Amino acid sequence: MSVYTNTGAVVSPANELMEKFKDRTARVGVVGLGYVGLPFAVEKAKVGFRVLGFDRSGDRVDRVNAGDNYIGDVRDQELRDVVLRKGLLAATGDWDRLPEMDVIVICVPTPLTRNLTPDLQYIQAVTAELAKRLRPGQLVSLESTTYPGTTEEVMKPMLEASGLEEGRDFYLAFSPERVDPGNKRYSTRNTNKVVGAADGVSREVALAFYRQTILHVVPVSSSRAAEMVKVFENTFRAVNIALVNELAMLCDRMGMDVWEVLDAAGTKPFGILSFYPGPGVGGHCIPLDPHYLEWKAREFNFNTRFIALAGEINRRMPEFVLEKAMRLLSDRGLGLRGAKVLVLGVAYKKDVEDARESPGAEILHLLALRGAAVSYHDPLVPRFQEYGHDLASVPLTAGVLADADLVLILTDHSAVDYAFVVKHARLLLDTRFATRGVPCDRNRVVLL
Ligand code: SAJ
Repeated sequence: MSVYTNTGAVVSPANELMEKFKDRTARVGVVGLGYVGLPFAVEKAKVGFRVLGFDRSGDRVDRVNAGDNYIGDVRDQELRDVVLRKGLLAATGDWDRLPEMDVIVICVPTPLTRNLTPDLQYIQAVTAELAKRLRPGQLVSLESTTYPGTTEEVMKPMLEASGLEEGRDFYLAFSPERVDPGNKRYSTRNTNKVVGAADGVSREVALAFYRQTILHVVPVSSSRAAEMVKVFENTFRAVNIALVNELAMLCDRMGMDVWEVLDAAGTKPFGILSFYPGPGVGGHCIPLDPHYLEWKAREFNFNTRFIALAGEINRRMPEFVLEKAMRLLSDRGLGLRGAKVLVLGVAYKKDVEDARESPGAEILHLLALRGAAVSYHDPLVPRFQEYGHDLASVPLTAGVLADADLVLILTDHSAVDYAFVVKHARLLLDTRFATRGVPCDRNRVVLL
């Protein structure tokens, strides 16, 4: 349906929508107010869009509407400013408000089932609610990491069941989130954004939208290409982390210092990118997303062997850390059962407060299962409630450190004084080289 202006220019719904992006009158809906959706919603509100967040969690809706921040990568004052002072951001659990939106950005989780297969329940649930309320002139953009084909093969048919046609009546795109939790240099605004769509009109509309708040937007030929870009990015990380984890296990076997080797390899000024071993791979992305591609590849009778092998090696690291801890205690005549073990850091990575999907959490649980008397200190995780445990972070004192038969560094938070830890710990296993630069006896302070 096209409308002509008095100059004869075609004013299509797409052009009208793009004009509303430019003058910031477009209403923006963000579905999923987690570590991707809330920063995105705040960024759009900061430049003047009226944003309505949608989340099924009443607690999140209430906290956003109270200007009460719960995401580490969002500045408390910025959330209060756009919610309470400017009134540009609000939240709701009412799907019936979706038709008010000109743009709907979907940032819901894409977990795995226990068999490591894609779990699209959240994408499908949101798409089903949206399909009932879709109206002409809306842009729908999926940001959740998923396998190539999800937007075109799953979302598009569900939305077109409304009778509206993609590219003519509504616009559909995929633009992967690239949030790096805890990264102080790259935010939603200055991280390059890839955008793909099934057709040219949808892509132009989506590009026009993202260009309002993101410095550099990168168009690709289709939503499948954009989906593949993202899942490749995370596969790239998973494979390279697995490579250095495997090297760590080999160096342990050969009695070599893997950190020295990796630091020296990192001095090559070209053709290498530094990754470091650790107690395992956590978070909601790297351990999961590559298996979305692995699953899709089977449809084409293709085995993504790197993905399978990387997952296997990375999932083995917690057991390797446990075995090394048992070895260290045994060398001192101690068994794990009854040993007092202090874990430093249960969050899945440095300077984040999320202990879900964390190797540190898994190792703490494995230690407890084998009878160790486990306690933990994590300045960013005051309570540990994973795997059925309910522990409080203990204060990091000289006495607590000296009382432990083994201190186990699993997350290298910047806030911890590692010279203090080295001074008072009787035996220390450092799986992150957090004690880098601290003079110490490497028989007492052992590296992964
Ligand atoms: N890890 C290592 N060794 C390394 C790097 C990471 O053991 O050399 C571990 C971390 O400790 C952590 C896990 O891997 O447990 C994942 O860390 P990560 O920083 O790669 O992943 P996320 O999930 O915190 O954030 C990533 C983004 N990170 C970076 O690019 C640095 C990026 O891959 C994605 O934009 C984002 O996930 C996402 O949402 O997909």
